[in-house]
Amino acid sequence: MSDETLTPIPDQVAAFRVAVLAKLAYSVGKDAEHATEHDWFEAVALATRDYMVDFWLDDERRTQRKKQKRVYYLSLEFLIGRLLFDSLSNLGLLDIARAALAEVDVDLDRIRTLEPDAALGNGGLGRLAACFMESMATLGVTAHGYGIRYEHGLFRQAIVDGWQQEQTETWLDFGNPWEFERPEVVYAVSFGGSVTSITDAQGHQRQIWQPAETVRAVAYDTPVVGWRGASVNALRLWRARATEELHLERFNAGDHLGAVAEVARAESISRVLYPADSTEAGQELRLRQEYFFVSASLKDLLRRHLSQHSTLLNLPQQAAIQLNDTHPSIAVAELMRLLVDEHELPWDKAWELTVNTLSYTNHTLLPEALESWPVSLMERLLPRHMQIIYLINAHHIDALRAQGLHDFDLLRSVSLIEEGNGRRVRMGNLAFLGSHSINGVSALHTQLMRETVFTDLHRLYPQRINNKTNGITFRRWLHQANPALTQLLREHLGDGVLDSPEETLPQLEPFADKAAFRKRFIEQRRQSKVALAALVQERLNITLNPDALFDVQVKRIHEYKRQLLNLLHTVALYQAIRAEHTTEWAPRVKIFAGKAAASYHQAKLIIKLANDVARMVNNDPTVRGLLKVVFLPNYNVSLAESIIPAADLSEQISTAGMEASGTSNMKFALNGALTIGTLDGANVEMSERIGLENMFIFGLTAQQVNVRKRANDYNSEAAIAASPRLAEVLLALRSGVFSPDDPARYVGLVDELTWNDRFLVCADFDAYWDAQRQVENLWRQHQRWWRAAVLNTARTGWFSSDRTIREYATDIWHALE
Ligand code: 26Q
Repeated sequence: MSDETLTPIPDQVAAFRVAVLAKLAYSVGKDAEHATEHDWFEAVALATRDYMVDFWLDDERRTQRKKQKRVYYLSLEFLIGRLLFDSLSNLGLLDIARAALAEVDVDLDRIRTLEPDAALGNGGLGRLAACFMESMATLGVTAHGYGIRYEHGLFRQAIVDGWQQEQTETWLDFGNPWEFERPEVVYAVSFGGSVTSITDAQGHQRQIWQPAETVRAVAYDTPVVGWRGASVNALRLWRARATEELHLERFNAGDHLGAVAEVARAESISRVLYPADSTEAGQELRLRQEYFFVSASLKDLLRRHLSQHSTLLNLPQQAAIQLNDTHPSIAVAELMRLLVDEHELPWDKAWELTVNTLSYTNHTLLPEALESWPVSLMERLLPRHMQIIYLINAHHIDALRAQGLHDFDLLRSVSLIEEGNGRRVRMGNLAFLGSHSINGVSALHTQLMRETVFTDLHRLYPQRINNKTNGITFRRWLHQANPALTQLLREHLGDGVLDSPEETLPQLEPFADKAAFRKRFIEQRRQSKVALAALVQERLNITLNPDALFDVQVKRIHEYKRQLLNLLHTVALYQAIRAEHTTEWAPRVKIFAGKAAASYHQAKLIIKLANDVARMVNNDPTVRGLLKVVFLPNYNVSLAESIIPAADLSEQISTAGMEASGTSNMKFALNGALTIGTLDGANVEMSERIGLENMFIFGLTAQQVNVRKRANDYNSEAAIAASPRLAEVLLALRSGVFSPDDPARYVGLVDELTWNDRFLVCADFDAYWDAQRQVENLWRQHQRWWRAAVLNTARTGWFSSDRTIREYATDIWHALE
């Protein structure tokens, strides 16, 4: 994006050039003649970081002086992407940097692409954390993000013969210019061992944990700057290191291999991000990661609090800790342990402080994604925490009994311990009990939380559950990803659209009716489509027609997200284009991208199917260029920034009730794509704002899905029998038309759809087909389509993460003056 100063001030340009050249010489150790493009990237990033540091140190001084409340955002994932344009643009330096580099013959827009994505997250939840960090800095909320500095982020996806292959991701190979290593900020985090009970000098019973194993957590800080440099916050990520004494001792004793193994075991904690976005059978390393970063973060924030306020009694007034899903929920037990065992507070006081400080965000209702840990594992790895969890449970159940609640089923459902198939600790219930606020991420999701997973806890604590509908940062998803559209908006709405899009974007509505404006909007979209077509040509050697309808589904591959429904439609469309010559089909490009969890076989098969369908369709001359299918490998934040501005149609077609919110739905609408979707997650609120007439909503509602499931009488055989189109598609898949090398490849998949259609793909197929015909209808009425597209942009302001963060800060954290 070009920032305020359309013609950069020469002094600032010179200053930036000098700063970069100094970094190139004194930090990279090169002169301009010998510098590689990567050297330039590093020099520019380091120079940019300097600009942030001044603000940062000022902000920290101000927070201390004004005793501002601090927000701590605990998350195992921060899906950041690249930072160069984010930082430059928020500092108002983008045009200055571009001009400064041009003077030394370096193209900023080229070296931008050399930055590796920081992919420290799987998908929506991790990206939300990154959007929130940026919005908190923009709104001046004093915030610290806490997480793990994974050596390897989410795997790189290669597609080999149509199948996903995972490759190790190595984002730190060339170092990371944004971070500051803080070797002096280090905490010991322990595991295992046993707990003994002693009576201290005052006659109090105390529990002493004698751990078997200790690792060190070392801090790395990345500054995050808000829009127009409003404020700078830190993202503090922990790296696991072995305790030196330990391995030296073994090494000196001659056990060289043993010493190395010990180091590897300790350091494996921050080695790699778990590449699954729903829980798999409780893995010990995952629990170690969770406790590792929670323990280090809590010790760090308590130390900061004590040094500033010298008492822990005002913790909830000065600190708010937000748990991003249950992944950090061991914080409930760890905070209790620190307060009771280490700071010697009475249990009840400690509990009051804990509940008033912690709050928890739930991101999923899928039963398989609700975290629980075997009691035996917890007992072995965290024996003192297991005691504390039992004690919390006992106090809780006693309190309910004291209120006259004796209903066995109720007590069993709200317990922290799940009995049967081996006892397990329910992390959702632990997070709920230990927090004063539990929020969902869209109105529908929050309502379903009350009605399903947390019904009983909600009845006991009706004030706790609240909604905070997700949002996205417009700086990345509009300004950076789509500078042409941003420029157009500035011309018509003024620069206010950059600062307060929530108020300003609605003023775009009248322009939807102006042909001249629509023309500009169309031109801008075409530019983005041409750019995406070039990328597809380069990466896949597939030629796209930029005037075709770009129909896009990009997100993690999951059965509930129903990429399969989209693929069945693709096959149906393919068959229809070949057979129904009398119909006029609008040229269309189906674009897919997304990663599957490495162990999720069905998801990987769906990727293979997308590639099989693509090969078949793209090489069939009878399609006459009316349909192309593309699976773009290695979906990540940077690829999203290229795809989203080029989309005409956004696919948000999850089985209703299963997608907690979705956030790409908002990114697409903001950039003017029309949504085809179910009434799920935030689609519901989008439809209320954008208007049903400007979207293509279809399919069963969450309530209808629920009725079908409960009645247990859903039979997809009937749906298939009633839909010749669907039947024909399934027949083709089953018979191996798309997999001549392995005709039986999709037999299992078709059987599942026929006998056990858990995600109601068949039930929604005809409605989806019809909705797609409405899409084509509107697409052909060119001017009406683009009117709707403009209205999508105009009416999406509310989905800014600034609005979301303002709500968290006001209702949950009480952190904005
Ligand atoms: C848990 C335990 C062990 C291993 C992995 C996990 C794990 C990791 C990631 C479980 C879940 C996730 C990620 C979930 C996620 O991304 N949820 C999405 O969150 C978005 C932001 O709120 C929503 O918009 C999406 O609807 C929701 O699916």
